[in-house]
Amino acid sequence: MTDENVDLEVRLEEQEAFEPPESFVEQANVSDEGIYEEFEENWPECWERAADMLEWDEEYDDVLVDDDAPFYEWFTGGQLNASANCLDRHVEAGRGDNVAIEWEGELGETRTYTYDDLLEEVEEFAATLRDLGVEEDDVVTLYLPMIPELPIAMLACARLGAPHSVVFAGFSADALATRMNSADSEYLVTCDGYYRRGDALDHIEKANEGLAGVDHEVSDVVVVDRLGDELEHSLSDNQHDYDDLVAEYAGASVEPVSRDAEDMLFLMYTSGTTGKPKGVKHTTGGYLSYAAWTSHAVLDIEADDTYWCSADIGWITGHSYIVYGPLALGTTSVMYEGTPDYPEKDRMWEIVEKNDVDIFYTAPTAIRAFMKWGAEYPQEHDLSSLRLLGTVGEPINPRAWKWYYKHIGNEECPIVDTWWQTETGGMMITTLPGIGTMKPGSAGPPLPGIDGRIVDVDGNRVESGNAGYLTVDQPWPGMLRTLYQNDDRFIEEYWSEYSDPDSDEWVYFPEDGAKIDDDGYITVLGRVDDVINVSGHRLGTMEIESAIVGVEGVAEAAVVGGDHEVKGEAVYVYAITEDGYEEGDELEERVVEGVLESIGPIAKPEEVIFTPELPKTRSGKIMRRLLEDIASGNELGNTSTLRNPEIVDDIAAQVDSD
Ligand code: 6R9
Repeated sequence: MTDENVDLEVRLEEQEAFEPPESFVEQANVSDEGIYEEFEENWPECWERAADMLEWDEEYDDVLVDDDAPFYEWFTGGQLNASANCLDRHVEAGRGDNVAIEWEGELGETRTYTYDDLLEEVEEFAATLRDLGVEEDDVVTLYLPMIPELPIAMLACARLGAPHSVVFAGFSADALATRMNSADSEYLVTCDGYYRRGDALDHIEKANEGLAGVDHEVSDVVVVDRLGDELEHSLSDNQHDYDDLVAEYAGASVEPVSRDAEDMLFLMYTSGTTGKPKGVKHTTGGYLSYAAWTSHAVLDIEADDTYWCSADIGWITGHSYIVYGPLALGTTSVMYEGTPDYPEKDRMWEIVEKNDVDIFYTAPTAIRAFMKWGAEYPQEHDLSSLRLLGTVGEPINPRAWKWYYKHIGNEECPIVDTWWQTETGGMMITTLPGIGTMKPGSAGPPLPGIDGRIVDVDGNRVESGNAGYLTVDQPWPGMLRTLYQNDDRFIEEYWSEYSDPDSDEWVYFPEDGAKIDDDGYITVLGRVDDVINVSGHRLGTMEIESAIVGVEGVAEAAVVGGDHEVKGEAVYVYAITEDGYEEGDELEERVVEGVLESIGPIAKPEEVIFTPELPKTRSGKIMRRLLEDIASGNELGNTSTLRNPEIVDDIAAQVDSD
C-alpha cells in the first residue's frame, strides 16, 4: 500500500460518522428533514403518501381501521391490482419501452424484458393459469430459482388475485411439501433445473419428491424448461411445459382482477420459535404501497434508474425489493441467476459495470465475502455509475461497512443499513440517504411514521446508551396481517410480550435485541428467540433440531448459532447418541444428510459435536447461551446454575480439538 492509502485506511477506521455527499442530496427523492415531524403530526394520514404511489381502481375510505387491533386494516374500501400497478400503468403512460427486468444467467446469457414484454408474458401466463382452473384466492406455490419466469409467475398470480407462496429453490423436497400442505395449495410452478457454479442442478426431481409428500390432490404442475437438452425429464399427466402453455395463449389479454386493499397478495413462510414455519400473510394495498414508498424514499429509486438487489426472490427481500417495489416505480430491476464468484470473483462488479447499475442492495454476508476475496476484484471495474448502496439481513460490522463504502462506493455513495423482517413487509429502521448522517454498524433511526423503541423487560424505554428489546408501538401499512389460518399464533408470536389487551394497547415485538444512542440511532444486535441468521437467512433452531432427532441413532440434539467470519452465524449441532449407536463420522454424515433433506444446504451444520449430555439448568432447560459461547470460542460465563457443570468443559475441549 502507498502512504496515501495507509492514511486513508487510518482515517476511515477512526471516522464514526459520515455525511451523505452533496451531489446525492441534491437529487434525492426525499431530502427534507421535516418529513419526520410531518409524519408524526399527521399520523396515520401521513400514510396516504405511500398509497399515492399507486393507482387505485377504487379510492379507499379510511387510511387505517383499528377497531379489531392487532388485526389492523389499511386503506379499507380501496381496490387495486398489483400486476396492473407494476406493469399496465407504466405501459399506458408510454413507458412500455423501458426495461423492466434485465436478467443475467450464470453462464453469461442475458434476457431483457421491457415493460411491454413483461406485461405480454404475464398476461399469457395468467391466461394459462386461469385455464388450468386457478381462481381468485387459490394459493399457487412457486418453487423456482432466479429465472425471469419467477417474477412473471408472481405477477400472473397477482393479476388473477391468486396469492402466491414462493418456496426458496434451495429448500428441500420436505420443505416444499410442508408449505404446500400448510397452504392447501393445489398448483405448483417449478422448473427442470438450473445452473450453480456452471453445473446443471436437477430441480424437478426434488419437486416431484416434494409433491409425493403433499397430503391433498395437486391439480396441476407447470414446469419451466431452463436446462433444455442438458437435463432430460419426463412430465406426468398433470404436468405441463411452461413454453407450450404460454405459446398456446400467445397475445392473450387478461383483465387484472380488482382486489380489495386487504385481500391477500401473497404468503411467505418464515422460521419462528417452534419447529413449524409460519405463513406470513401480506395484503395488496398496504404491502404494495409500503414496498413502493420505501423503494422511493430509502432506495431512492426512479423510473430511469438501473437498480440491482442481489437477494433471491425466494426471500422477502426479493419480493419487496426486486419485484414489487422497483416494478411499481417503473424502474429497471436487474436479476442475476448465479453465484457471486462464478466464473470469477469479480462477477458482481462486471454486472454493475456492464449495466451501469445506479443502486446496489446486498447483504453483509456477501460484503464480508467480497472483503475476503480482496479489493482487486472491484478495482478491475468501473463502478462510477453507482449512486447508492444498501444492506439488509443482519447486522453489518463497521469494518465491512467501511470496506463497502470505500471499495464499492468510492466514498461517494451513501449506504442505507436497512432493518426489517419478512413480517414487516418493508424497511423499518434505516437512515434516509438524502438526510441522515450515517454511523457504520448502526441502522439508524426508525423511518418516518414508524414508532420503533428500545425497551427493558417491563416495556419501559431504556436510557440512551443501553441495550434492550426492539418494539414497534404503532402499526404500519406493510405489516403482516396474520399468520395464515392461525390468528392465535399471530397474537402469541408478535403481540403477547408487551401489549396490554385490557387497555387495547398493542405493541409489536419483532424478537430482536437492540441498543439506542443519544441521537436515537438503533443498533440491532440480533434475535432473542430461537432463530439464527446464517448468511442473512433465517433458520429456526427447532426446525433443525427436529430434523436431527429424526435421524436414527440420535437421542437428543441442541442447535445453536456460533460466530462465523463470513456467514455471520453458522449452525452448530450438539448431539447425544442413542444407546447402542456409535459417535463418529458415519453418524455425523447422517446428521448432516438429515438436515439437508429436511431443510436444504443453507442449514448445513458447520460442526456436529457429540456429547454424553447437554448442559441443562436445574429446571431442565438446555443452556443455549453457553453452547453458543462454546461454538463461538467465547469466554464461558458462570456455569454454577447448571445441573451438570462438568459437562461444559468436556464439550469445550472437544470443540477446541476439532
Ligand atoms: C429482510 C429480512 C429478519 C431478521 C431480523 C433481524 C435480521 C435484518 C437487519 C437485521 C441487523 C439489519 N436483520 N436486517 N439485523 N441489521 N439491517 O432479512 O427478513 O429473513 O425475515 O429476517 O433479520 O434479526 O429480525 P427476515
